[in-house]
Amino acid sequence: MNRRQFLQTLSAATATGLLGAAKPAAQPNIVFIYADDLGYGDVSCYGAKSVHTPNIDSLAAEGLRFTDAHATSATCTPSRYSVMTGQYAWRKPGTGVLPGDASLIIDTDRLTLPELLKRSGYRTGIVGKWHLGLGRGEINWNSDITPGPNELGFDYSFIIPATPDRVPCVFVENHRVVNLDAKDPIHISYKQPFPNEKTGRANPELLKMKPSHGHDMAIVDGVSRIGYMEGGKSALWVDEDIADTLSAKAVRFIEQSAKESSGQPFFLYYPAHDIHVPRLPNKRFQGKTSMGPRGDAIAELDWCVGRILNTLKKNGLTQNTLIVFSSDNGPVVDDGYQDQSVEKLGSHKPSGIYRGGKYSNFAGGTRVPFLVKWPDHVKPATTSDALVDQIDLFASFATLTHQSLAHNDAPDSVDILPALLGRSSTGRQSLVEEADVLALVQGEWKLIEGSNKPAYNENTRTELGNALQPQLYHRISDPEEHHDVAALHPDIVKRMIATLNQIRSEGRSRR
Ligand code: NG6
Ligand code: CA
Repeated sequence: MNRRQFLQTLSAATATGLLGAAKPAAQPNIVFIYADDLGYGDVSCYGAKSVHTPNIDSLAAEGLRFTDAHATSATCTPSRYSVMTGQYAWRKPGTGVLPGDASLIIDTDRLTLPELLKRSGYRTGIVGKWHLGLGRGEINWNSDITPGPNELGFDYSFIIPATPDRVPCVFVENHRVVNLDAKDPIHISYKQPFPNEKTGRANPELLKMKPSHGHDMAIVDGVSRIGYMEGGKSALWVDEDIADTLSAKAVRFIEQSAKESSGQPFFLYYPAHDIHVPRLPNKRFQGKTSMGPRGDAIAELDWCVGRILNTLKKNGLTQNTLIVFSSDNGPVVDDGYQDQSVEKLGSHKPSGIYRGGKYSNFAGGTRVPFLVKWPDHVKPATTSDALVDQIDLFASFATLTHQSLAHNDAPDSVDILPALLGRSSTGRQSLVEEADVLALVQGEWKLIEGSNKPAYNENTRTELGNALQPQLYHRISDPEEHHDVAALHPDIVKRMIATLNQIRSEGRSRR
């Protein structure tokens, strides 16, 4: 038996449980579960009472729960860009919330997180919401769609191209739209409807869920979306089945990695579509909470986490898998559909004690749940107040896999591995957050730049955190950000604005 055959036999034996618990390999498998629009207070291990999230809570019970963890942005695309590249998205123009027909916004010559792990021998996969653009120029959805995740380091990809509320409402697997009938090609427009296309605006009687703002264009599966679409009937997803489909693909990726990879570790990036709008959880979850579809979608997300955890367990991979769970931005209740989320919210506080939510420069926009589980390496049932940012997964995973980063790789990512594993209570010293403007968190202080952007979004009912003058909040005595103390500390304001401008002009922030 040669070495390869031996390893195959070993991994097959491990996969079928013959050896009992898998012997920890030098490098752990990594699973990053990235919820969509899930707020700091939306899961029970962060205080939610109206929804029960036993599987997500199990990550906290068996791992480390962070209280001061951040997405880099209060919306999806820039947060995801930062995770994938280790570069603050605001450094690159055009990285705001993307339409569904946008070109790929990550340069293919930039080192990405999956490429980093691939360099260290990982098998890499993405299953879930992408929202970083595809292709160059106009996308032909009826042939190979490239470049995309596969050109950025993912060996396997199964994605929702943009968001569940944006056309095209189809999955793309390794360059190709899934289940597409060549005789019924897909055409997409973000400008005008196709001739004879029914729209939410013109045909509200066809809708099973009506928009509250926007979302009045193409009708797919009784729900009107953003953008126009024709063709691709056989490829359209069924909203209520998205969680089942994505979690099944994740299960398959894990199982195949366990069976076929000859001991090679794997990295699974699982950007869930829950709990983004339109919230249409499977009927198994409908009515499971008192909060309507938004609460039920949290229950569905939790079930998906459980499905992934069970798959790891069944394949003897629990011990040697590092799991990170977080969310791409803070919560929003009414994000454009009449789904009863406002009416049924009750006493639930999606952002916990924090002010604002998705789209906001206040803490609710970017302060998110963040859990790390790695048995034997991270102490169970622990809590950390270290300042951590999702952008730091990049440099931290470089260290974890014994790699060093070149000067220009992941220029804003900081190695905080000791904090991520609970071995240090110190994370970052400071971080920059992006919403309408930039904010600098530095130790106990937070500064939000001044601007003439609106202070409130009437549609989403969000306090956006914008004001003409720079605002200063003391994060320890006033975590709720109710007392702007800029006028009392002009010296601190001046110093922090200078720091922010320096981070901007230097083009990088990792020392
Ligand atoms: C907004 C959408 C919102 C959501 C968001 C992106 C309207 C009126 N609102 O423009 O529903 O799709 O974009 O969300 O169209 S994110 O989580 O992907 O950033
Ligand atoms: Ca989001």
